[in-house]
Formats: sequence, C-alpha cells, structure tokens
Amino acid sequence: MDEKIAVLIERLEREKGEILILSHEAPDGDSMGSGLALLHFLRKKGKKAQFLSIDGVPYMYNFLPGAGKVITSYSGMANLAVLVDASRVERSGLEKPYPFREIIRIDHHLVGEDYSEYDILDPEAPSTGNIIYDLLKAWDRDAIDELIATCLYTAVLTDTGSFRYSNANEKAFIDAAELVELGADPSKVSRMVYMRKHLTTYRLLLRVLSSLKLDFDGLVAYITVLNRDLEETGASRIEAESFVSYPLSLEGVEIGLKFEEEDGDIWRISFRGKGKVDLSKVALELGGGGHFNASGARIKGDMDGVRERVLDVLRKHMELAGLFREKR
Ligand SMILES: [Mn+2]
Repeated sequence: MDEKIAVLIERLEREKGEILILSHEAPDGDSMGSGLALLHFLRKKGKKAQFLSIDGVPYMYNFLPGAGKVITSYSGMANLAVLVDASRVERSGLEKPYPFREIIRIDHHLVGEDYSEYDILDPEAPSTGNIIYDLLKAWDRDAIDELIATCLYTAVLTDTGSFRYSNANEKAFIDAAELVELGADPSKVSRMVYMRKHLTTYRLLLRVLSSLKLDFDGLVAYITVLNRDLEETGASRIEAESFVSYPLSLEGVEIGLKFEEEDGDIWRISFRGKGKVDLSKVALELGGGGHFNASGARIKGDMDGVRERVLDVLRKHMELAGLFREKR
C-alpha cells in the first residue's frame, strides 16, 4: 500500500493541468469529506483542482470547510479525474463523453472497475477518508490543517455509523484520534451532522415506520419509502437516507432493507446486515454493489414484483449462509 501511495503522489505532483475530483450521486459524508479534504490539499499544493458533486452538498454536510466550493456541473476538460468512494465512474452521474482525459479511482468498496495503475482500492479501509488521510500524510503531513482534518474526521465518523459498524476497526479509531489531534472537533461535527434534523424528516419517518414489515421468521425487516410519502410530508429524498437503520436495529433482525421508490418505476434498495450474510453479493446479483454489511441496488419494476425478486435473491443467500431454511 505504501508503494502504491508513493506512486500516486508522484503522479499527482506531476500533474500541471486541472484535476477534477468526482463524488458519487446522492453523496454521503465519506464522499463529501474525502473529496473536500483532497480539494483543500491539492489547492494548497498549488494544483488546479475542482470538486464535482452532481447532487450538490446535502444540508447535513454544508458546514464542512469548502462546501461552498463544490460545483454541480463542469463544462471543461480536465487532464485527470479522481473518483472518490465510488465503484465506477457512472456512479458520479456523469455521462459520456466524459470531461477528463484520465481517471484514477480511490475507494474502499469490494467490487468495481479498475481504471489505472494509480488506483488505490482498499476494502479493509473503514472509509475512503482513511485512504485519503494515508495519502495526504505520506505526501505532506504538515499541510493537513484543521479544515482538512475536519473533512476527514467526518468521513470516518459517518461511514462507520459513528464507530458502530463492523468497519469501525482499530484503524478507524487511530486515524480519528490523529485527526482530532490535528484539529477536528468531534462534538461539533456530530452536532452539525446529526443534530440539525428537519421536522419534515420526522413527519416522513412516522409514515415510513408504519410500512415496517417482518419476513423470514423475523430475520428480515423492511420499510418502504414512496414518492407519495415525500410529496405529502414535504421531505426531500436525502432525509430518508438513514432510515434503514430502524428495521436493522430490531432485536432478532439480521438484515434490514429499505425499498425506495424513484421516478420512472425505479426502486432503490438498501441492504444492511449484522455480519451473517454477504450483502455485497446479494446486491451484485441484483445489479448493484457495496460492502458485506451495507449494499444497495436499483431495480426497475412495480413494487410487488421488485419486492418479490429482492426477497428471493436474499432468501438464496440466507440459505447459503445457513441462516434460513424454508419450512416444507
Ligand atoms: Mn464510503
């Protein structure tokens, strides 16, 4: 890994043209924090850098230093793009022809596309923010200021579910401690990320929780978010982002799901687990991807058909994991 980082630093140092950092669509704290940290650092190093997030900055991350510098469209042609926290470039929301000549991927997802010899892909990393931190530390530790530390700390905090998920490993805590030492303020960050909820979020939650259903003898719980729920509560899509933690947090439930209606008969499904079933494989079989305990997919169809298909694939993987046998 150290050698890969050295090679990547050498490549970035050599770049004289514009570097376009790419977030994924529906950005989370990891893609925002990682992208902004890299943006600050590259500009400090005298690089021409931009950070593109097609969906902008979700309001819970608008406190991040540099949030106002994020662009939502790009009409130029960058020499180099750096895709952060995404398995493939399509996840950035960009369409062909792409506005860059070369692309590098920095990510911690299990599956995805390889783009170049400079890619850094580490599924062991708690968040993409931890990989970016290693990169910046190896490049110039003294250039990591309070602003950069705050962005990276937010990436680690949010992607580990506030240090609760299985990726909250030793590295997550060590890096977090170092980032605090470098100026990140944990209580301020959690106040900004988690304690500025909108009333519409709770109105939406009330409705969505009433859709809660259990299946597979209580091992699986799922909720459904309809377009109608968003319209009638005035909530925006991002406000339902973390709702999947409600079905998952029930006692006895091993897998929590969220079915979310999108426009054009598309359903976005989020899978969250407690370590027994490889949900990256479940999502992969449905055309999506992710991690062992957290993954997602998008499927076209009507609600009942999509639900049946998803639960069928899930059943197969639960049986493979020895978690569930259909009673005969
Ligand atoms: Mn991530």
